[in-house]
This record gives sequence, C-alpha cells and structure tokens, in this order.
Amino acid sequence: MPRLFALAVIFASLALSSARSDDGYRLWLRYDRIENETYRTQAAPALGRIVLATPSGAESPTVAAARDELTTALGNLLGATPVITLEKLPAASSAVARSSDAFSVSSPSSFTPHSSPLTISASSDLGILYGTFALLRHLQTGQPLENLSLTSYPKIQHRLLNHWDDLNGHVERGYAGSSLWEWFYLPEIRNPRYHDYARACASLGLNGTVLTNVNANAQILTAPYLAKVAALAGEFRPYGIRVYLTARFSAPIEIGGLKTADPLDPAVAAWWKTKVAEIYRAIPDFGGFLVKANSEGQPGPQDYKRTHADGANLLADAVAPHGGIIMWRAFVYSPDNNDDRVKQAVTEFAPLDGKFRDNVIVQIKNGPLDFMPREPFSPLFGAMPKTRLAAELQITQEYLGQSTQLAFLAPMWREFLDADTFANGPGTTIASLIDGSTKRQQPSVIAGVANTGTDRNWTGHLLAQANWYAFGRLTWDHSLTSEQIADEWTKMTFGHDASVVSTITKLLLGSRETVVNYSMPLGLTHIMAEGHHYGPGPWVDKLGRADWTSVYYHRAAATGLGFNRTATGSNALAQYSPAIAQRYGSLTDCPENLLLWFHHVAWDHRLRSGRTLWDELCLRYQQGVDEVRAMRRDWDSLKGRIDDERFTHIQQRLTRQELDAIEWRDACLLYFQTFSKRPFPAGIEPPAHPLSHYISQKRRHMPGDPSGK
Ligand code: GCV
Repeated sequence: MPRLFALAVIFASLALSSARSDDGYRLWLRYDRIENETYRTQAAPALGRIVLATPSGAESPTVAAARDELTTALGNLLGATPVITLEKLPAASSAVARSSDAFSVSSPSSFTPHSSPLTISASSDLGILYGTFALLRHLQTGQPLENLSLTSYPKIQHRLLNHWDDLNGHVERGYAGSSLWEWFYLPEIRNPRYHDYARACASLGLNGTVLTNVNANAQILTAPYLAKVAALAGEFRPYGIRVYLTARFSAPIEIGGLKTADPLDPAVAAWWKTKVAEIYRAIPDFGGFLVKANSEGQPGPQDYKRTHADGANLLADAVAPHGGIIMWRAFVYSPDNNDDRVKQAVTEFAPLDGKFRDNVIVQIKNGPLDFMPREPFSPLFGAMPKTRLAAELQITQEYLGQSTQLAFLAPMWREFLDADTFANGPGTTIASLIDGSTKRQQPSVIAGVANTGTDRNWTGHLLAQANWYAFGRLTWDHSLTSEQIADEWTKMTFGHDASVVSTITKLLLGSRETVVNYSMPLGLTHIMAEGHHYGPGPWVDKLGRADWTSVYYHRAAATGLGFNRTATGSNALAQYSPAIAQRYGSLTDCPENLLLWFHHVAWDHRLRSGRTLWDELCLRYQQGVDEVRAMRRDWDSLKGRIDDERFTHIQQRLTRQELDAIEWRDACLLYFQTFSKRPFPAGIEPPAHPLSHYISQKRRHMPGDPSGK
C-alpha cells in the first residue's frame, strides 16, 4: 500500500472511531449538532435573538449560567451565535407569578428581522435558568419554535437528591464508583465535575442536594468539613442547588463534648442552635437537615425515651430562624416490636400526627418496606393528615439489579404517584398529598436517593442516566407520563433516528416489569441475597433479625406462598383506608401484582389466567427471562446506528442481565418447588444446576455493600 494512502486510511479510521465513541459523560446535555438540516436552518433565525426578562433586569451568576448554557448549546446544536440581551420584566407579569421558579418562554409566529425576539421571562433569575433548559429541551427534542408559549412552574417546592455518601468516599448502595465529593481535596481543590453535576440537576429542575449518608457521621458538622461544604455550596449556588446535610442525632456528644443528646435538655438545644448558626454563617442558603433516627442502629430521641416529634422539633427550632427545614425519616422498625415490619412506621408515627413543627417534613419511602421492585404505597401517606409528608424514592437500583441491569423506574414512580390513598375521599393521590395541594400545606418536598458516582458516565449503567432524568422531571411535573419522559430522554441522549428512539423507549418502558417478573413476581418481596442485595436468596433464614430474612416475607409452606396481611393475618391492611382494605383484602379483587404481598395463597388456587398459582409463578419467572432475551435482540438491532462505545457498554450489560435473570428464575423456582412439590409446567426451561448450587453462590466485594464483605 502506498505510504500516503496508508496514512490516510489510518487517519480516516481514527476520525471514524472517535466520531463513533461516546463515554456518556455529557448526559442528556450533549448538544451535538442537530442532524435534520431543515429543522436546523429554521431554528437558527428563531434563536438568533433571545431576551431574558427578569424583575431586576440585572446580570447575576445565575443569569450568566443561563447565558453560557444558551451560547454553548446553540453554538453546538445549530452552529449559531445568539444575541442574548437582558431586560426588565414588565410589572405584574402574571404568567410567571405562580412560583419564584416559574418561567415563560414565548416566541412570535414567524421569524423575520422585524419580528419580536424569543423571550424567556421569569420572576427570578433561577426561573430564567429553568426556562433556558426548557427551551433547549424543546430544541433537542425537535419541536417547533414558532408561537411558543411554554409556561411552567414546579408543583413541589423542594426537589432533592439524597446522596448516601460516606466521608471516606464509599457510597452506600452506590453502583457507579465513588462519591463525587472529594472531601480531602476540598475546599481549595474543586473538581470541575461539581459544576457539571449542578448543571445536570438544574436542567431537570432539581434544587437541592443532601450531600451525606443518612447513616450519618457527625464529623461533617465540624468546622473543617463545613468549610468544604461551603465550597460545594458555592459551586452549586448559581444553579439553584442548595446544600443540606444529614444530622447525626448524637453529634452533641460526639463532637460537642456534651454528655447527652436528649432533645429536651436545654444544653443540647443550645448546642444545636449554636451549631446551626455556625453553619448559616458559612452557608447562608443552607437548606436544613435530613435525619435517620432510631432506625437500623442510628441514635435518636428514643434513646432518651423521647419521641420522634421531640427529636425533629429540637432541630426544627434550631434551623427555623434561618429558614431551614428538617426532613425526618419514617423508615423505622424497632428492635422491640415483633409486629409485621411493614406496619411499624404507621404504629410509631401516626400517633405523632400534628405534633411536628411547621418546618418538619416527615419523609416516607414510597412503600412500607424498602424500595422493593414492587410494593403497595406506604399507608403512612394516608395516616398523618396534620403533618407535612415527603416522598422518598430510590433512584439507585439497590433491589432492581443495581447498575448491571436495566430497570427504568418512571413507570414504578408513576404507579406510586397515581395511587389513590382515599385519605380525603376518592382521588386523594399520593402526588396530591406530597405536593401540598390536598392539605394546602407547604413546604413540600420530594427526595430521590441518587444513583450518581465517579464513573465517567455518572450512573454505572448508561441507561440508568434515564432514572436520574426521570426523577428530576417528575419532581418538577409529576403529571408527566413515563412515555413522555422516555421519549425526551432518548432523543436528547441518542438522537432522533426513528428506529433508535422506538427501540430504546420500548426497552426502557418494559424494563421494570421485566425485572419484577424474573425476580419478585405476583407481589413476592424481599427475597434477595443478604447484605449486598444482588441476586436471589429466597432461602435466607438466619440473620440478626427475623425481618431481615427472606423466609419472613415469602412464607413459603406446603399450604402455599405469600404473607397474609388480611384480618386473619397481620392485618396490615387495616392501616389503609376501608376502600383499599376491602379491595386488597379480597383474594379475588386484590391486584395480582400484589397478591402475595397481601395474601398467603394455596399453590392450586386459580388466578385470573385460569392457571394455578404454582404454574403462574413459574411462567412469570420464565417470562422475565424471555423478555430480557427480547431486550437483547432489540438492542442488537441498533448496531451501527449509535456509537460503538455506548452500543457495546449496553450490549454487555444486557448479556449479563440475561444470565442474572436465568439465575433468579432457576434459584427461586427450585427453592419454591421444595414447598409446592409440583412439577414445572410446559414452557419452563429446566435449571442447569441443582438448588444447592445456587445456594452456595457467594458474591464478595460487591459495590455499595455497607458491610464491605
Ligand atoms: C442508608 C435499606 C438499605 C440501607 C439504607 C436503609 C435506609 O435498609 O439497605 O443501606 O441505609 O435502607 O434507607 O436507611
């Protein structure tokens, strides 16, 4: 081969491979040039002149952030350089008056040099930033730019990520590398990633971040760490992301030199007031504290025979003069209570209704147990009418395949947000309880346990970025459908090729139900391996507490399978409104996807399909495996249509997901067969190994495992 030609081939292939590689770092804010030339040429003049209208009409770091985002994005997407000007918003502009975060984007019906410019108006600088990201999303998803009238405001006031990050960099239940927060290097050395984190969060409308693990370390409240927190707060401030910390209840003893942390002790109250004042001197817009107390070994007010309300109010009084809030978690189950674990939060918290200060929000996990692939909503949402309640969702996939498996969680969150509690009559959805509209109570809060880490693509599994995206979008607008969110995210992340968009959205939308099918179908729950929680472990029967085992939850026996939570069992159903208790308490009316959550069902009981429970269970597990195989085939059809790096990254994970799904199916069916004593129905692939093989599998050094084993 002539030398010049050979060089040309090498350069050409280098160019091709770099054009076809993408590590996912840019998330949904990629801003690659829009491929549709017609759209691009129409969009460029529409976005040639942009007016940012705010009450002051003055420049600020937040307005500068909006301007920078527009300049970079439009330069890359369109090859355009917009002229961006700042104006004073005319007084009483009602479109943006609903919330200080509201914005309005308007444009004329056609774009000529004489038509009025596209305008982003807001009653705060932050609203301008949110409007900017909304406009860019509009463009990235290929929508028309004429006659725009996008007005939006968030339904929930505080939209937070909760990071379960330890100060040593380990992330509890984190599957994407280490913590983003480099405590040793702060405050002097600030990773540029902090800025990108804030941009990504703000692009979704998130406005707060709890930096530290709920299994808290009091060191974060010491002066050297507060200086580091202040540095992070400074990085995030232009993007409207306020910082919050977890408060270890015993901090007055551990770092304050007191002998007690009793919430009713005046010295303890004085210590917290002084500490909080110190925090606000360093971080004037500090958001407040998130607290896990008297739960899983964390200290709390009950150590002093005080109540959760006493503990929460102590901290609430300390932050109130500064405008702070306390998010007090209701994830509790007492070592002294042998009642059904899923009842315990209501038992402990409902009697405290009305006893919390106005700046306390009781933060409740979506389900009464613990972020399982499917749970009913927690009855606590309907049991505290006089208390502000927040929802805590888990974005990190502790129980849904972590960062190895695909599980798009928007459908799960929709199911939860749309659930009717009947608390205030029919139509009292969870969404209406947490956004404050039912009770007319503010502040309103929603929190998601983050799935971010130092992996280059932020979330370990590239498609898990969609869960960060979905959570953020739902915090702003909890009426968005899963389909809308999946469509937006896919277009912004993978472009507009119709087969790419339809294949990826289909994969995303079916994936959570697929994970349910091959791991915990028909309302089965908490049958995963112990400790790291990855893979099957229905045989787990001996741990520190009965309600940490699997056998506690599935109750497999010769008589059947499932936990009887009706009046003849634990009667957990009595914690729901009568309408729900009645429906779910009936073996025939209970939704089948929660059947074994609420009922102990005979193996030969016939389900709606006409099949027995045993046969249906087997077929659901098989269906889960078949669905993963279909996902793999669908993904493989995209070869050459997206860059090789992302294609291979996802292909490898789907390959692994099939193996994991097979393991779940075989392990669970062989195990449950020891009770059902029935053969597998036709269509079930025979397991490759005996049950003993699956039981002997021990995974070690798993990411995110707090035990570190
Ligand atoms: C942060 C589950 C998790 C724990 C987590 C706990 C919680 O039990 O496995 O890692 O601790 O929930 O939400 O507090």
